Amino acid sequence: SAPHVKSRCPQYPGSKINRFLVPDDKVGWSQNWPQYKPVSYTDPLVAKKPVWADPEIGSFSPKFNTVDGGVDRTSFGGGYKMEKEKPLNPSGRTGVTGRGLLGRWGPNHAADPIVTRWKVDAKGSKILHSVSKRPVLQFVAIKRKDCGEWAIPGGMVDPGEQVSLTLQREFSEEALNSLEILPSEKAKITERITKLFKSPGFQVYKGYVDDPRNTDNAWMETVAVNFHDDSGNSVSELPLQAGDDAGQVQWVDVDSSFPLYASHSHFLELVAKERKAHW
Ligand code: RP5
Ligand code: MG
Ligand code: MG
Repeated sequence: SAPHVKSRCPQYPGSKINRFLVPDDKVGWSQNWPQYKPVSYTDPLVAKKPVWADPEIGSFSPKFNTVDGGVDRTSFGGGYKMEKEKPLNPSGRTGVTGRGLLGRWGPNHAADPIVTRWKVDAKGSKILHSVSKRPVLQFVAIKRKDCGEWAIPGGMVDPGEQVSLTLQREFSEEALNSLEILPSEKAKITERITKLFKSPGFQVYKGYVDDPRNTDNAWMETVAVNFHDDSGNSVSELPLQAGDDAGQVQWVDVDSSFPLYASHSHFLELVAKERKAHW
């Protein structure tokens, strides 16, 4: 596969740190490169030792490549290598060592719920794209508060949490503002959303995410699952309201030209192909 790109973004997110520049042909660890001098960076937020973050290596030695307590330190890519007691990013060099903004050494597991419906006209007929002549899908997108980019409303898997629960919880928090909704409205919404997320969904992707927060020693991995409201009368009727780390939320046409956070555009391409929709 192509070398990661967003994991080499010149400026590390939320900081003034500039990554050591890594050309495409030096991404792989198998390329000997004695001149490589990556910048070490741990965001102050992570250094403060919040519950979701590991301590510094040295003061603690987690069990890598296994489930360590509740924390899943296995990678979907198989066994990852270690260098001086630190895990090595399986996709190669990023120009930064340490954890940056990520809490875990090694893989940081997330889940991405891709909720879709067909784009329809006033009469309820599917709208065909003028160029591809294929029906157009829409998905629930959020605008991330951290970087302002549009994204799937995904989030981190809590220690010991089932991925199926993470998918529903993160969608509810970010796209339905479940954390701040009135108890009286909550029951109805929970019922609808549980119904949609109870269906197995279509697992679109499982593996490494090309996330701008990745470092040589910490990286994002995800399970992306598509929940499709084919008749457009279940989740499509729910009032969307941005919450938690989402600044805005709306239905967005699935289209290759719409820029999205991290590898999210790739996940949507897989959804569009599966559903024979416009891309
Ligand atoms: C991405 O970061 C994943 O694909 C997921 O969408 C997201 C999880 O991080 P937070 O939204 O919790 O910051 O790599
Ligand atoms: Mg979240
Ligand atoms: Mg999130």
